[in-house]
Amino acid sequence: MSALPWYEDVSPDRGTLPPRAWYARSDAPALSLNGDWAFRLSPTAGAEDESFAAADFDASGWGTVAVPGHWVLQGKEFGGPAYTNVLYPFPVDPPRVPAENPTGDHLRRFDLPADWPAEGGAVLRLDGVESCARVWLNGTELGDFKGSRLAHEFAVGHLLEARDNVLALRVHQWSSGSYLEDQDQWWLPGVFRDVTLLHRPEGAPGDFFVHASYDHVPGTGGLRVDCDVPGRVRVPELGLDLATGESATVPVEPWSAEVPRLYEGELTAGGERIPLRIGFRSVYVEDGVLKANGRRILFRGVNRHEFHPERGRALDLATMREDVELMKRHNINAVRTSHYPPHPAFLDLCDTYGLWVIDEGDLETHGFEELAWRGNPVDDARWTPALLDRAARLVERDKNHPSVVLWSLGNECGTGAGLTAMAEWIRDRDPSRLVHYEGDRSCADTDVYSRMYPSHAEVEEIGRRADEGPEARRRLPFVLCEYAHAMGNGPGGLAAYQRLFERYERCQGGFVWEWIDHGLVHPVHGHGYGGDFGEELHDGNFVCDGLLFPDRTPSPGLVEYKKVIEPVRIAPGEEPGTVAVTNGHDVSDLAHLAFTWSFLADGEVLAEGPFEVPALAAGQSARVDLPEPPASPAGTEAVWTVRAVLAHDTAWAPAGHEVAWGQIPATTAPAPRLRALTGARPAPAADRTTLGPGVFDARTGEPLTLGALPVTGLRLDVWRAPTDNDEGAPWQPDVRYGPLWRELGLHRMRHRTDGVSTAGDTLTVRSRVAPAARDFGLGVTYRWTSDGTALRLDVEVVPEGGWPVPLPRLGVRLGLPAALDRVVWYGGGPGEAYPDTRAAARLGRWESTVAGLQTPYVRPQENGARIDTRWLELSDGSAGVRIGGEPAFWFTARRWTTEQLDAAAHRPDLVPGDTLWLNLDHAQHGIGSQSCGPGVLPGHRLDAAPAAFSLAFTPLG
Ligand code: IPT
Repeated sequence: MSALPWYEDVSPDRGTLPPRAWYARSDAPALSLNGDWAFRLSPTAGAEDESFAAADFDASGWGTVAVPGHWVLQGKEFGGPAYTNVLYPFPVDPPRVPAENPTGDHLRRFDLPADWPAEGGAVLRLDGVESCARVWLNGTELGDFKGSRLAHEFAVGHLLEARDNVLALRVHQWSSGSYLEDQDQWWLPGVFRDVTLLHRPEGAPGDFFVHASYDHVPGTGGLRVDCDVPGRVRVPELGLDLATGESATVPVEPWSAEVPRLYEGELTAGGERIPLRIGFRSVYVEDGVLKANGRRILFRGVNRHEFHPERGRALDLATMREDVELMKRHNINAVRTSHYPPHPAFLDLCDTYGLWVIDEGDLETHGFEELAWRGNPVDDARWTPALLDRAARLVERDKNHPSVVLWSLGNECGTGAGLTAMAEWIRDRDPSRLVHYEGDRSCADTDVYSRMYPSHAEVEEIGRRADEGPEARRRLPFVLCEYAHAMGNGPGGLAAYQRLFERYERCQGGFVWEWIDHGLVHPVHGHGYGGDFGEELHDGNFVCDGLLFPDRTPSPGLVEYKKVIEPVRIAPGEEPGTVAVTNGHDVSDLAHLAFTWSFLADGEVLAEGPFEVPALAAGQSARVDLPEPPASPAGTEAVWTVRAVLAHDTAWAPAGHEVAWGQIPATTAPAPRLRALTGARPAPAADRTTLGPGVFDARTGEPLTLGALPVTGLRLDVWRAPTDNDEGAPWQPDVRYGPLWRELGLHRMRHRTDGVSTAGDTLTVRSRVAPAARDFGLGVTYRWTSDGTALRLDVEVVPEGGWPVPLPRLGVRLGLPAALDRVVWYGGGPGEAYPDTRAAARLGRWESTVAGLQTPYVRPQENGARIDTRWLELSDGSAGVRIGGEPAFWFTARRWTTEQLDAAAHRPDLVPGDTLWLNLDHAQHGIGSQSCGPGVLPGHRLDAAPAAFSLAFTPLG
């Protein structure tokens, strides 16, 4: 391969310094070279013209890009982003890349600060360049490198001038390294992380390794700092003053994600003082269980890609901090850095705030799976040096972070000897941590059995250590490195997974896929996804599958996850008037939490107060008595809400932040919510029938007005705009209902009126609802009654023929004037909920505008259902309607139809009309996770079956 240009050969780098530990600062001066750089884009790499790197080159005719940044996000003239999941967007001919290889030449002139020391050396550090760079300083070539999300350094002291230095980078979008970087994300070339010039004082460390262990039996920490030059290590708080290489054992408090105890220290060597942040902890497998500091830990994790809707993977510190704080506020305790080492400052934040980290190598060769893994670089010895370089650059950079507990070789690379070589190198260099890799079911190279997207049933089998497969694997702890695909509405089924993690000690939790939607700001579409930037090959909105929307607003999925993984369980006690409180923390007792109770009658808080809960140790439970219930009006539904909130401010949330909650019913037998409405009689006249406050079309039996409100299109409805999880992924082995519903015509049901009759006080409408071309359908009877002021509707549904699919939903829909914008309800809230995403819905009285009920999924789809509704009021401030239901119902309210929602591809496609479309559902089909995982669990399927439900409409105002 020697005839290939440098960017196509497999060598990882030339001229770089050996990788070393990253630290935020020392007392040695540093000069950030971030900022505006002169930039020129060429469509091919072919240009052999390197004259731009000469010290006196005149770049005045060039454009400008911001560094850190991706040029494709900085103006149309610089091309655009492209999204593919698995497929390489170029012919697979490793290690060669296409001639169309966008090439960005970058130039930066700089002076040294006046106080830059004359003595000592200097290092140029590039924290991340996609996909490769060749580097010159003052006309002298320093070398080149590949490995986009890895740090690279060059010694430059001998080349620096006091003034007018010129740094030149040639960056190619495609290189041999691109074959190793086939992660499911946008392809975003550019200098996307910091560029820094670091002074290196004489005798300063080349590298150092902080070994900080913890022995939970005596409660001591062991400390030894290895350094390539002699120096001293001081930890004043522990009274330690050691030579580098010298060991000490002292009593310490260990570091954990729950109690991220760091000891401030300092390494001094030569002329440099480097601050140390030391966390003592152990991580190991014992009896098939993953433990830290002597205790089993449970990952309540997320997969985090680096993403910003305008800046791509160029993240500033504030955004990284926002991610960490949002994670902590949502009870998340672990991050897998899918699928590459993050910006190094992110790990400092994980150390400080407390998050367990699986730190993953910058490696994925997924596109070879399409080729039956022919030519897979991880199974081709020519690539092994490049793989070892990636392993070393991962471990060396990040080895001093206590938060990092597992090293992950990479993602989706199939199997091969190259991976084994990486694992061996890592174990040799850092025996203190565990090795992770998901793609090899033999687990030959790993310390944990890791899987993505297995079904609940399989997780259970693995939990029982009853899984088929190699005997040695059954002795390993089990983690789900990816599960619960958070694409669009969902993920469903989280609570059922969590029950398995809590039941089986081998199941040590998982990492939801994924943290944030990668929707890029788009001039027309709001947030764009694959295909919106003119790509010829793309994977659509599969890139929007996060718990956060692109602007970092939490989605209902994140709110659900927070509730499902809450570290304290508050549940009804076995005896009435008691609460069972369980401390599910791995380490902490409950002393950091304050508990409160409130007593609700029909959703209204009647009384509240502090609730005394003993400071239970991790893993303990207690029964706690509730106070005497306050007197509540007869016939009301009463519940207790018990909340656990932070007792004191923390780094990530203020005192009072809610961590966990539970509701305990206080009424034993709730009264029926809907009374029979009798008294008024239907009065047929010409083409209209009047019944109480309702006027009906005498021929069709459809209501036309309700009091003063016009009503349109009231009828049975089974259709919902399929969610991404309804649609499912093409490779899913199980039937995918979204496509099947459409194939069977559930989106265009026909309604035939079979009879309208009045008898006694009832107006009865019989109809049959069925799709064209099919012989199955639903027989529907609507029965209307009234007491003169309100209307009651009893609906009876009887399936006919053989229904081959579950129903998307079952209820009625109707149109009302759009002016009814104020929504108040008593039921589950405040956010959306579906049968298998309902953990976070709590009973209460809630209010919203119609716009506020919508969940802005990047690709519009069914959303916004509110669950367990006892009653609902819609008004324009003066007039409106109150709707009660028996049993409790679900509702959605939108200024567009389901058909319009279904047709929309982006949020701006949804334009509010002058009708408020209201769905009042008896039931909804579950959500599941089939966009990349198992579908809806049997208990959450909405099979066609006889059903009856009732609604009452009272005009208001
Ligand atoms: C899995 C990938 O590891 C991840 O990067 C992402 O693509 C995710 O799926 C889906 O969004 S791979 C999948 C084919 C199981």
